[in-house]
Amino acid sequence: MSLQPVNPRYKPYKGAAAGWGALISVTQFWLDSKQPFKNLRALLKTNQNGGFDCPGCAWGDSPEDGRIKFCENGAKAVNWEATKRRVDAKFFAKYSVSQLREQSDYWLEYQGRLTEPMRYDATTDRYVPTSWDDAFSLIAKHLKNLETPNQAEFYTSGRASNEAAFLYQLFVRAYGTNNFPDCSNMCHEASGVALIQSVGIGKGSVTFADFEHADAIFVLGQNPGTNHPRMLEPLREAVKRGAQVVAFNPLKERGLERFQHPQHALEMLTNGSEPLNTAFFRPALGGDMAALRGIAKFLLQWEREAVAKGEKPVFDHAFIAEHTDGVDAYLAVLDETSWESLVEQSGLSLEEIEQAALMYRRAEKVIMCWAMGITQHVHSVATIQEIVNLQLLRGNLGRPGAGLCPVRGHSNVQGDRTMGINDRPPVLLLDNIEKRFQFKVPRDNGHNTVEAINAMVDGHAKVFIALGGNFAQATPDSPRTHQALQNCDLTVQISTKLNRSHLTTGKDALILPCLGRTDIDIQATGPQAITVEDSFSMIHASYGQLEPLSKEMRSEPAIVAGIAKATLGNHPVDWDAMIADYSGIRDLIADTIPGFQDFNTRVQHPGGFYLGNSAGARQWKTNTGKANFKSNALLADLLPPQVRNSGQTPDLILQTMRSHDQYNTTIYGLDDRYRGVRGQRDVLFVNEADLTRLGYKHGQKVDITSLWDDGVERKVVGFTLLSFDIPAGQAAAYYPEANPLVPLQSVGLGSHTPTSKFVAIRLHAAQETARIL
Ligand SMILES: Nc1nc2c(c(=O)[nH]1)N[C@H]1C(S)=C(S)[C@@H](COP(=O)(O)OP(=O)(O)OC[C@H]3O[C@@H](n4cnc5c(=O)[nH]c(N)nc54)[C@H](O)[C@@H]3O)O[C@H]1N2
Ligand SMILES: Nc1nc2c(c(=O)[nH]1)N[C@H]1C(S)=C(S)[C@@H](COP(=O)(O)OP(=O)(O)OC[C@H]3O[C@@H](n4cnc5c(=O)[nH]c(N)nc54)[C@H](O)[C@@H]3O)O[C@H]1N2
Ligand SMILES: [Mo]
Repeated sequence: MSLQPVNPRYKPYKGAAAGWGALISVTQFWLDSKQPFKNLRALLKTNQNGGFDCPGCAWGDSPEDGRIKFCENGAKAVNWEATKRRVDAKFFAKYSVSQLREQSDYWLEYQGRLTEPMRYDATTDRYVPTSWDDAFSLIAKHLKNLETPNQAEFYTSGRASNEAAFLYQLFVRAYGTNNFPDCSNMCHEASGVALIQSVGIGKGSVTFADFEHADAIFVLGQNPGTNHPRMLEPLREAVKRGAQVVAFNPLKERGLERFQHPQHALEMLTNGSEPLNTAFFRPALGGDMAALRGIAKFLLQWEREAVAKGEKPVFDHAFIAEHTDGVDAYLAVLDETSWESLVEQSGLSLEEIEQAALMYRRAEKVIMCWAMGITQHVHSVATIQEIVNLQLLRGNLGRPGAGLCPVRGHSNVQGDRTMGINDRPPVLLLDNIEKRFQFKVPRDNGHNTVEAINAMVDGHAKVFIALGGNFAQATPDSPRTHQALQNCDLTVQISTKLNRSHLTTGKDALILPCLGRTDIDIQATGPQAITVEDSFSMIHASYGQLEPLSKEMRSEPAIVAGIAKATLGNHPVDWDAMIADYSGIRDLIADTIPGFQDFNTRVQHPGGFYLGNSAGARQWKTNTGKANFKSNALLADLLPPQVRNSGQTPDLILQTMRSHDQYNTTIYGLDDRYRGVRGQRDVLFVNEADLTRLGYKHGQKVDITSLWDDGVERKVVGFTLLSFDIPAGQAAAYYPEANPLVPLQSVGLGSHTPTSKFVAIRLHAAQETARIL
């Protein structure tokens, strides 16, 4: 694989998802890692008992099943981490930070693993080597100099282990703040907020086994073929036994249409594949809430008809009576809402909504899955609560084969929240910490991601520390976010690979290189395991398998402990002792986090243990003690008032999404196989009719601006228009290239999540030639 783009090409993909195309792609990545045989051994250890947890997505596997479980994109994640290339002192001597900033995100990460601690020297504009002790002292000095601990921001990305996350939150709270912006704020925050209000717990209620019993699986706003490939297997098994798979997605994502499984040799040989979806609905961006309400309205109509005819009711009356609150108000809202408004806002026809409702009704047991197409809108909380409302009408919650499944992103993002990475921490967590560690915990809410950026923009926040991730590129409104980081007195990145966040430095800046999931982690008492939690609340251990590239790299828990000790001394724990043996950290977790009693014993069980889910057990930890029907109003207009007040009308509504060759801001390659794109990423997918309407041609280059009423010009340049099978009025582009277009203040109600799936844009004939990546 070369670093230069191969001739940019666009040709619709004809093959099925997974299958031969996937294997060819994986092989290329293997060879490119420069240590193919070592990585093959690593891959065979992925998600096996005694192996490591895949650093890719948070999909779980059946704990009993011993088969090899990896997928094309998990393989890419492993190879990407397990490279032999290094970004060391020699590398940083060669390039100034300004020079590095000229490189693409793809180039930066491709250079290899960060192998030694580095400190930014503003006079030479270069990173120079530093010692761990000096790095920790510098951080401690800055932190101790702040007027209040609330002037520091402590970011977390969802790959951090439970052990690292627990120590981090303990340190930060002992230091004195709840400023925990995290990747979840940009991801499934709305799911957590919505589910806690509706059913009393902010996680999915289903387990892996439920997929084997469902009669219908709805997949809303999710592209599993690329982002959760191991989910294709249970979907495929479901279709095989006659269950329905119903997709809601404006794009006909290949993985949801049909696919092959690479581990089924026969199918690969015949190149055959079976149809996967039984129906595919293509709503307007943000149209899902109206579509779901339409389904519920049909159910209500059929319920009344059934009652009139004395037939079996459509609703689960026993469940509603015993377990829910607020049904009457909700049914009244269904009656008040006109069919016309539902059709208009959903972007679906009445016939389509009726068909979806028929499929929903036909199934005795329904699982609802969703991801970013649902969570990154202004009304995401209300949309997710509408998913719950629908499930409650037919008792599709807390019984085998039915329930709620927000499909998480990062491999341990759910676990990090469980461990207390939370800017709005639950009182119980704070009480437990206070009791166990005997210090006064901060009780005020801290900053989430958008609030942290605002605090850095206005100069209030002065220190930014990141436990993983790529804050500069993952966040919206890139130029303003970059400026926010540069305003800081100190920025610290605990990372495996070089990215743009290392190049948007504060006055002082540190790069602290850490071990990844695949690396062997040896401490005073020997090799250490860490633990993670998947989307199904299964907790399991993960053991690194590969020799680290350098002795100078440290584990995430060791780095957190080093910062903590330099800042707080041996308070509230003996940090060195925690690092000598991570089971000591797990004992602290057992003492403070509900559900983790006997953690060290239970985690030894092959496949791990189930943390439990109160909603899945029909216990409702809500304000009413019941599962709540939430009668949220539909948005009066999907177009936000701030866009209307901008004085311009949008040409299109844009969603920003992932290609097949990326992991969030990590770009593995420049292809998006299933969407037929090769060798380029600065593209805009548009409907042919819109090209004609707006006076552009397929292949033409455009500049794109977005609309908001704050007078800021938001612009990206030199994007190539691709005529694509996308609903009229919509456009799609890749994240993070399109992030400069997402206004910082455009966030979800109650979730504060940037609305990355709904950006009002205008096109302009390109002024400059395209930036070649
Ligand atoms: N290989 C790989 N795996 C990953 C990741 C990765 O980048 N690469 N990222 C990980 C992370 S952190 C996450 S959160 C997940 C993300 O997983 P996804 O949520 O699948 O990620 P996106 O690419 O953002 O895709 C969103 C999907 O929603 C659709 N969509 C957009 N807007 C709407 C809408 O309004 N309504 C509906 N119904 N659909 C809509 C889009 O067409 C697209 O198919 O994947 C995780 N796994
Ligand atoms: N426009 C738009 N923006 C989005 C999204 C979108 O759909 N559209 N999606 C949002 C979502 S869902 C998410 S989750 C966020 C992701 O936001 P982040 O989690 O902040 O971003 P990543 O790209 O996953 O971070 C990649 C970096 O993490 C570091 N890294 C990798 N592995 C490890 C490890 O094991 N330990 C440590 N310490 N560091 C490691 C590497 O240095 C790598 O460069 O982005 C959000 N931003
Ligand atoms: Mo995510």
